[in-house]
Amino acid sequence: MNPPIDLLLRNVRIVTCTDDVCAITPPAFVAIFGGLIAGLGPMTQLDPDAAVVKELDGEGALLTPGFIDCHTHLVHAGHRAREFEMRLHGASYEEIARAGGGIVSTVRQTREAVPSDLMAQSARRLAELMAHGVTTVEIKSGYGLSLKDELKCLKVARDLGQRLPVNVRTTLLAAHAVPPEFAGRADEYISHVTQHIVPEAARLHLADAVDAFCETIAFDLLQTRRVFQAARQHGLPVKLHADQLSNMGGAALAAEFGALSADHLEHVDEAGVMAMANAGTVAVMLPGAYYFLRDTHVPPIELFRRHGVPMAVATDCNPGSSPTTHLPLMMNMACTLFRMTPAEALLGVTRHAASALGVLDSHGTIELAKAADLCLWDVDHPAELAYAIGASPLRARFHNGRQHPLQ
Ligand code: DI6
Ligand code: FE
Repeated sequence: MNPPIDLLLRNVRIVTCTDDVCAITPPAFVAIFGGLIAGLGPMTQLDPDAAVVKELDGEGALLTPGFIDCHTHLVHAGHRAREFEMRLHGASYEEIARAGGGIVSTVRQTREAVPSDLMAQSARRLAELMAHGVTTVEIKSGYGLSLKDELKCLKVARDLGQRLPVNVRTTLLAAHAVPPEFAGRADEYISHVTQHIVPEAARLHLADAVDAFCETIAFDLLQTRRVFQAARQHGLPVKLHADQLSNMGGAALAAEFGALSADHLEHVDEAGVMAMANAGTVAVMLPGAYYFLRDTHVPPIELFRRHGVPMAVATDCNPGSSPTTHLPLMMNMACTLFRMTPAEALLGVTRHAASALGVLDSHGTIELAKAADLCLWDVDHPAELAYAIGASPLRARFHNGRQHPLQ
């Protein structure tokens, strides 16, 4: 006799996210065993004699894969509301950064914070993300910018994944900005990153990937290449903040290194898009940053479609350019601001977000043997998830087969 099913979800309409239109199944069941999806099918095929430990009637609600936020900087201390005011008075994001504000001001606050405080501030943001359906989250470092402080941030990120019912993937973003002690010596800082920070993060298994900010106000192509070479040497996949504020050729460089994703991409050109298509690099759309910085340069969605580059959607949760913890709101913005379709937006926070993190084998769709990370929504149609502005129709959230309270 088979061991009993841990949890049986009955009467759910499933959007498996395995197809490109986000089709809905007829009323169905999902059987969960050992934290994994052990069975699924139409209600008519459910064995009435199956032994079940616990069951839940979905009452026709919509079941999707747990949402994946594949780009966040949520581990940081403090906020930058003052810079928001300065920008409203006419200062630009780049001007503030060049005047010693911006990323470096969050670095100061993050360095000063003891791990328990950093943990408490970051846990609040993560809990908000989870309340909107997130079951896997990527967390970048990048507000430490010293060996000690980058490791501190990565450890806090890993600890968050131990303490809260969510799957955390960490990314080392030591090449986010030049720290004050290296002012005017960006190349030397990159040497420090490649010779000390990348090797140590790899040795301690604190990073699942390596990212860099390739931009006029941050690091150039050559410096980014050096970071990528160090990542490769230590067996870590790469991602890139590419072509956000200007066309630097970042997407093509990311593709050359087989990057999991290139993110932002407001200014990418067709050559960059084609390189991404050939490399299987996911394009991560971050409409929160576009909105908050009042950008006007829409990423070339039509080129991504034409060349078959999968598009993910993420919050970019950070204190400077995208202070948000609402992934469904980002789906709405991806549609209204970038003209993505609601189905593309849903795939962008499920299947393609999983690819952007290299976890598609185990996450991102509802299929046999995948992790039972699931969201049950009080909506009729998946398009409603992108349509509603700032709503939270989440009825239940499951991580590794267990249901957790929403707040
Ligand atoms: N791109 C972004 O949008 C964030 N970092 C990056 O590389 C902004 C980070 C900040 O302003 O604090
Ligand atoms: Fe970012």
